[in-house]
Amino acid sequence: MLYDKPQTLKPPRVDVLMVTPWLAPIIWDGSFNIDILNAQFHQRNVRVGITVFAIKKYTVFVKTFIETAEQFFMVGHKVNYYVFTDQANEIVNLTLTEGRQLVILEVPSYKRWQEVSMRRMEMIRDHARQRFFKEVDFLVCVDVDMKFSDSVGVEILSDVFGTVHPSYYNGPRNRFTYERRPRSTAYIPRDEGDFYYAGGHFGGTVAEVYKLTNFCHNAMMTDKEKNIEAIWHDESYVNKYFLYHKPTKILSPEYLWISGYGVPVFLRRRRVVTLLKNNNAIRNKRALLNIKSYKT
Ligand code: 5GW
Ligand code: MN
Repeated sequence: MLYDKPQTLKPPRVDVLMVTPWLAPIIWDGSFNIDILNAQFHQRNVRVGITVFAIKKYTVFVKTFIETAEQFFMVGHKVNYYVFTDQANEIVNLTLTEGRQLVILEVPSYKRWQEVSMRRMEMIRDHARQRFFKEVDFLVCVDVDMKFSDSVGVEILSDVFGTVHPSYYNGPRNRFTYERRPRSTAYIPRDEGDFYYAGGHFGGTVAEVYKLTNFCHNAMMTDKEKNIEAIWHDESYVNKYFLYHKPTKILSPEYLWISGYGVPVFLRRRRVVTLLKNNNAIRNKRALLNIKSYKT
């Protein structure tokens, strides 16, 4: 394989931070050569699982999610889609590329949406122990209300990774929306914190994702006993975990961008974008509506 030699005195980008103080790479366009990485990961015959939850009305997002993942996610590698749902019959049967398969996991639904979101930790943990560790090497855990719009490949894979939240890549840490009540297990003091990580995109090896999800679920249960729930639900607990268990790679906001935010110059690619959902229609159970009318 032929490619340009890395230049010790010429970093490929100087407009963004490309490594953390604990020497974890931050993944930006231009910071890696995907051909080298693909060759390395093919040698290891890596298998990647991607977990996604489609509970209640969120089943409408699965089709676009998988269709765009087929186009952009881990192309050329072995991929298992793990779709957790309370309505298996609502999941459309899509034809997948060779080496890729869809696994539907029936799970209970919860009444409060906060709990729907938070219980993902428990369910990922339980399935990691039961089957993921036999079937895949890495897990990528994402929200379903999004689509892939540019390549997301093995450059993201590492022991444990988080994603910089698209709303807080540039603010001071005291303005991050961490949980600030000391009574909560998710509490982070104003003078601590590295990044504000998004709850909607994290991952790592099955063993590391087990540790992360187990920590978050246990912390949530401890808080539940004390009748407190962290301000941003599962996201607050992910942020607490990453403060004291530093991620080994960090994904830039290229890997979770909000459609409608525009495109700042440093953002050369938008690889994953959230879908604009009609919040009333998708979230209000009383609304009589056409929920298929979300924008892509
Ligand atoms: C429903 C109403 C309000 C908030 C969340 C839900 C909800 C979330 C649901 O009814 N069903 C469901 O499967 N979810 C899962 O939780 C989806 O995988 C979703 O992507 C994830 C997080 O909820 P989001 O995407 O609505 O949260 P934000 O922070 O991206 O708006
Ligand atoms: Mn979401």
